[in-house]
Amino acid sequence: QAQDCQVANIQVMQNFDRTKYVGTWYAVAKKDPVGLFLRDNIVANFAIKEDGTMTATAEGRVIILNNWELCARMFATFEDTPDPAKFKMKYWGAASNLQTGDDAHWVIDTDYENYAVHYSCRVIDYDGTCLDGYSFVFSRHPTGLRPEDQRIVTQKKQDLCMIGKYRRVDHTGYC
Ligand code: ODT
Repeated sequence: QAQDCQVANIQVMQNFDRTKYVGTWYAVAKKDPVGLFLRDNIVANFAIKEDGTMTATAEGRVIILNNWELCARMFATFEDTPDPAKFKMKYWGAASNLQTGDDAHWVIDTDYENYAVHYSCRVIDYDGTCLDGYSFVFSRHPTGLRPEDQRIVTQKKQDLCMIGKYRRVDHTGYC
């Protein structure tokens, strides 16, 4: 099936179950947006509040004010939409010099226990394709993806029209 790269046609995780998604995810690969923020050593932790709302914290190495390197501690709350795998993510930093924003947050695919592919398009082009977006590949394992999950993840990168645009996210223990 030919891909048209239309944001509106991107398939997301069917019957996404947030209760199975909670806990720690290590970023192993990332497609950066314009003006990238999180560089490496990125670890996210998802939780569910008593009222059912999904929340997350994340840590990662960032460089701000041209040359200042630090570990950013970030927070997010997720607003539900009619599609259980599509959220709106409101995020902010522990310190005021960190990024804040409101991004789409789509779960493209996950087996909950090993891998997850995330996608966010910030700017949709006049032709319906994504002009500025980012995507994370997450693993439950700090050592990276299991070989058997790599084929699935590569296919998803392709479906997102982002194949070849990802870089590896290193975990050096900086954060
Ligand atoms: O790094 C970039 O260039 C863009 C990403 C900026 C958003 C970072 C905000 C993180 C807030 C805490 C949320 C954790 C959940 C992370 C899951 C996926 C990545 C946004």
